[in-house]
Amino acid sequence: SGSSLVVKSSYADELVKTAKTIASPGRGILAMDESNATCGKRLASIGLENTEANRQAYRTLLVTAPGLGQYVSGAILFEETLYQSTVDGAKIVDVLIEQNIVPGIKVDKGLVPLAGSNNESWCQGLDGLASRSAAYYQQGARFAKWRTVVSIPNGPSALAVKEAAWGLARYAAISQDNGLVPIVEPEILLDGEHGIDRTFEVAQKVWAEVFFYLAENNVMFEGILLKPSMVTPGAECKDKATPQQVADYTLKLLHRRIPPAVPGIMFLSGGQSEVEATLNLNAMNQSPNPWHVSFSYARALQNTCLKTWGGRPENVQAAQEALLIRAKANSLAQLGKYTGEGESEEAKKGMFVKGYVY
Ligand code: 5MM
Repeated sequence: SGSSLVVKSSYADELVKTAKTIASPGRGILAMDESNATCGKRLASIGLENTEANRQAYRTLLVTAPGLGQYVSGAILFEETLYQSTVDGAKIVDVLIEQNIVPGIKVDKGLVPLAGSNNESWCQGLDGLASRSAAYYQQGARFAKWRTVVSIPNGPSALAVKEAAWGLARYAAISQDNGLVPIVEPEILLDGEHGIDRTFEVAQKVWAEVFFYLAENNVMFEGILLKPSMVTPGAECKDKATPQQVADYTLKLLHRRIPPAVPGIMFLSGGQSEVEATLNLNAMNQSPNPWHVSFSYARALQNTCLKTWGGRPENVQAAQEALLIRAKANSLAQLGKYTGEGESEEAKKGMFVKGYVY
């Protein structure tokens, strides 16, 4: 009749189930999808060479941390890791499933300059995405992630915001069509001297456009997850915000822009210290929310773990314990029960790098 257009992925039920599993109480996502270039920077920080063997050793350490699945429901992998084995020869995907952790895959191809903009960037990866996604599903991935960025000091221009939103929406539709729950991640970078109100204004604009295009592309909201930046002042702003302020602004943004049909909001840490990211998440979970509000941290879960490891086999166990401490702290924060007591100095160090290009 043409009266109602219902586009239903043949994976609809599975997508809803996957998204709900990832957004389950007291759990969040471990982002360990560093591309080779980014992983190289992490390894360099502990004096290691960026070889496949070193990346494998580090990723083995992460996925084999005993009991990780109690706090972590999903792990985002880089393509190399989806096809990789642990140092003991077990498939990493199987180890995750064994741990009750859903394997996910970074499907974007990274950022490049956006011609015609104010030195802004856009995210590549749509060409061939359907066939890649189908192959990733075959390999065991059940969710995907695409990270694009928006810069406040460089605009953001209307062009850059529209491109970011459109790219995310196309990617989300293609992911759902191939059985992968898309994580929608428009990262609003921390760079800049602006105050929290300016971040709030930009975030409202970005999320309005993202949802406009998600709807236009017939994306099923019950089968997506979001990965927003928290609303904070720019990293070089002289006014700092308390966790309460960050929570108030961020929840106001979510209430205004995110339909309750979306099951989970999994925040990125964006250069906040490990403790800061946990405190902010905890503040957001002090009263019930319409969505599961949780974490999808890379640096804020891995930093102390990586430093503790230092590339030494004898430190693997201590490094895994460090990872579990962070995972547990964020699990408590998801439940609104984190106190912040007994945190190490390392965990309080900020990780923001000005003008950092991934
Ligand atoms: C782990 O890093 C992810 C991939 O980055 P590259 O393309 O640079 O290699 C990144 O998308 C990450 O998942 C998010 O930025 C969240 O990480 P943080 O550290 O901000 O929590």
